[in-house]
Amino acid sequence: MSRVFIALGANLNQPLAQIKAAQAALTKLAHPNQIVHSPLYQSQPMGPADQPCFINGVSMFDTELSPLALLDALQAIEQQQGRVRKVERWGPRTLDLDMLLYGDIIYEDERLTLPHYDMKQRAFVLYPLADLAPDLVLPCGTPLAQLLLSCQADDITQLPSQ
Ligand code: A4P
Ligand code: MG
Repeated sequence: MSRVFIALGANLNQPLAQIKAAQAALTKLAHPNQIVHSPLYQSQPMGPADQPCFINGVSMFDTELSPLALLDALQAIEQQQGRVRKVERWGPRTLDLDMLLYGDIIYEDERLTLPHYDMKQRAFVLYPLADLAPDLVLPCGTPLAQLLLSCQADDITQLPSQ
């Protein structure tokens, strides 16, 4: 059994409903009663600015799935919720599920990079992650609290609890 953290992001087709549906779908991957969802945040788009704001959050759970089986499951949920992969990098999407951390595993192949390649820079990832696990230390040894100190949070707003 491994502890995993998944980043959720959506900015098309009722993003809040997309995130809620994704949280429900993730529950089915988790060890029973072992999932916790962070508060949700509205965030300004990173990348092309001519797209709607995002809703972002993080979910934490324990799973028996291997890393690649979990990636398959995450991509299946994205597909079920109408994700269309476009050529434009960082463009709008109904749902993006990124595996931030899988236990302490450091891993890289053509399908999966762990930890997520850009999680250390993103306020819309670090803040909800800290809501769930403020004392977290990344596999590289860096405390999450240290990353938060150097991360600008002026483009995210926590939403009232749903
Ligand atoms: N992949 C490799 N490692 C992982 C991992 N740890 N988790 C591979 C998930 N997937 C991983 O992903 C491309 C490929 O990455 C997959 O086939 C998988 O095998 P994708 O979801 O198809 O493409 P993407 O998400 O468009 O690409 P990219 O570069 O990963 O985008 P990001 O980094 O996810 O950024 N602004 C705000 N405010 N909030 C957001 O959530 N998200 C993005 C997307 C841009 N701007 C944003 C937000
Ligand atoms: Mg992605």
